[in-house]
Amino acid sequence: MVERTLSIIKPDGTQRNLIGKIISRFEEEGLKIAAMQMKWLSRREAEGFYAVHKARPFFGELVDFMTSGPVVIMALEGKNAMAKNREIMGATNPAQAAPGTIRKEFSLSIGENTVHGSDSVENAAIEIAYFFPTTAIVTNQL
Ligand code: IDP
Ligand code: MG
Repeated sequence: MVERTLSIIKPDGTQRNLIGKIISRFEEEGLKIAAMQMKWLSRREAEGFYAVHKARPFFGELVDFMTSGPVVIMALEGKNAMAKNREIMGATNPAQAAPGTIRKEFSLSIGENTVHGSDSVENAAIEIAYFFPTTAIVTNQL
């Protein structure tokens, strides 16, 4: 089965009209969209999604930011989709992100860093299921 990963265009991305440019990067690199939804996350939803970071000092700031505007949530699929998406995104801190990556090109700070991407194939499955029922996921490979 083809690999899938979860991608989120964060509020700084949607507010600066970067949705099209970001999706273009995924498509240029051969990833396909298997599910997509525009959503304004509730606090509860954002806290649940980032529960693994609950003890981190930036947790409150992260939840505030992720609920500050709408996001675009996508399941991306393709060969090595998880690692490929992480590569396209670049490092968490835009100051350390490689040239040509989304975070290098567009991100404002380590917090407002434009995109989320799952960090393992196992977490990808959990994160996709957090937002999408199985019936909302299309196999986008002919
Ligand atoms: P990742 O998004 O590259 O996987 P994580 O370490 O999983 O990075 O952190 C999740 C998110 O938390 C980051 O994308 C960023 O928005 C935020 N974050 C991480 N570290 C910091 C920090 O030191 N200050 C503020 N926000 C942070
Ligand atoms: Mg992470």
